[in-house]
Amino acid sequence: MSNPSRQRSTPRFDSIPAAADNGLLDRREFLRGGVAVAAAMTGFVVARSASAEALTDAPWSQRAGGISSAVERRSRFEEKVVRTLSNPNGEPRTQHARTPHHLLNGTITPNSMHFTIVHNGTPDIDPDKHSLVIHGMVKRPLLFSLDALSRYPMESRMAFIECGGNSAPLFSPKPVKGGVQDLHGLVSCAEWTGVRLSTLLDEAGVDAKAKWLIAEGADMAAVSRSVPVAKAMDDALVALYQNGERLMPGNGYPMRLLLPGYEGNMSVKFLRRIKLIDQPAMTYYESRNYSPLLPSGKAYQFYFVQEVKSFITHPSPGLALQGQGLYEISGIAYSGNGRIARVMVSADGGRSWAQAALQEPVLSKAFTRFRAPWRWNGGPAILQSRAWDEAGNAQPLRAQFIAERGETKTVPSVNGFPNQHYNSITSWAIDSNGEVLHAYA
Ligand SMILES: Nc1nc2c(c(=O)[nH]1)N[C@H]1C(S)=C(S)[C@@H](COP(=O)(O)O)O[C@H]1N2
Ligand SMILES: [Mo]
Repeated sequence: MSNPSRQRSTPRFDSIPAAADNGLLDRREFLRGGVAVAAAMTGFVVARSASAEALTDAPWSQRAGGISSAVERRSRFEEKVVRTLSNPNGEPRTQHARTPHHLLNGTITPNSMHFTIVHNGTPDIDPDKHSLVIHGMVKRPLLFSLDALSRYPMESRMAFIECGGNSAPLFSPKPVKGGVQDLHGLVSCAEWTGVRLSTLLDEAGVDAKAKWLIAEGADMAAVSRSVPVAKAMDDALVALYQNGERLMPGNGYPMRLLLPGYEGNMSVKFLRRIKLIDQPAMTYYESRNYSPLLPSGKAYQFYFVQEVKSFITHPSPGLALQGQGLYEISGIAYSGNGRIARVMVSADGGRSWAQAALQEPVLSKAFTRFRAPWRWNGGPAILQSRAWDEAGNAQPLRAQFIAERGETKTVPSVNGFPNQHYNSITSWAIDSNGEVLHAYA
């Protein structure tokens, strides 16, 4: 009562219209920003009140700073921002490195944080000794050195890559002890630059009877996948650059196939061969690993598209709430079918929903950042997000999704029944201490 600033701002804060139950506020008021929201926040002491005299000269303000290095490294205070490794000693099996989405923001995954999956280690490829061959059902078989490729017209596009096994822990019957990195760390988004595969195929002259191609990598696993020629001609890229620099070794240096919106496994890294064929090759990775079984006993033969999905990154496990008041709920949405059309968020486990703001630009087959203002009243809450894409697909609700797709009996693994292509809801439960835990609701 005796705090005048609190008295002034609280009514204005309360004047932001509610958009759903349990504290979700209207996104338009939030985006309008400025006065109303600033006033609203002071009422809840997000920043302390201060005047310019409060500034003191810290040691770093009193002497010259460090020497610039040829390759910039991030602040030493950011060392906790790391990928988590499934196979840190490099045993002869698949290695996963997962993106820490809760420690990043925006829509671009920095190259050092882009997830990687390598089935047989990352090869140490000398770019001068690497080339790409296009052969099979073509008029002119062709061989491209990296230099030759670099003379073709290039283009850049934003695209997410997601492993079909991303989010597999959510097939478990009980909530998982883990956060957004454990659950959703096998998806990332970058700006990829390279040569359109259609340009190279046109030059080789594809036989009209060739409906598929096999893409093969130069690593010891020789990952190879069959790709419909229609997709290759549509938006496939032979990518040479990732967020402006040459591909990272783990992401396919010196060149990779990029199939926007398709299951990550098909974006063959260390690309060395494309063979045009008239039917799918039924390679190991398409006939065993990435052909999920359904409870009915049937299996998906091909499951190319990563369907519409979203999850909240802030708040999420490991990012406890620091007292009641205003928070921004923010997360990532994407669809292999095109642009995100709408994201709804809930603070009461899916009983009521408010529309989130989509941050521009909203790009096809790329991450879209969504944001929604939320006033936490200190009580229990269950946060969820649900996305729709421009093709009209909705992210499925969990009960229906699990009924159709099954759940695992035990601790889930990335491979095998039925842990592929989870695109249903993720729930974060918030307790009265502000702790955030994975839950089912
Ligand atoms: N040659 C080759 N390509 C590969 C792989 C591999 O091990 N070797 N892993 C695949 C898998 S399973 C996925 S999900 C994506 C991951 O791409 P990223 O590591 O660049 O994120 O690459 C795919 N391409
Ligand atoms: Mo994958």
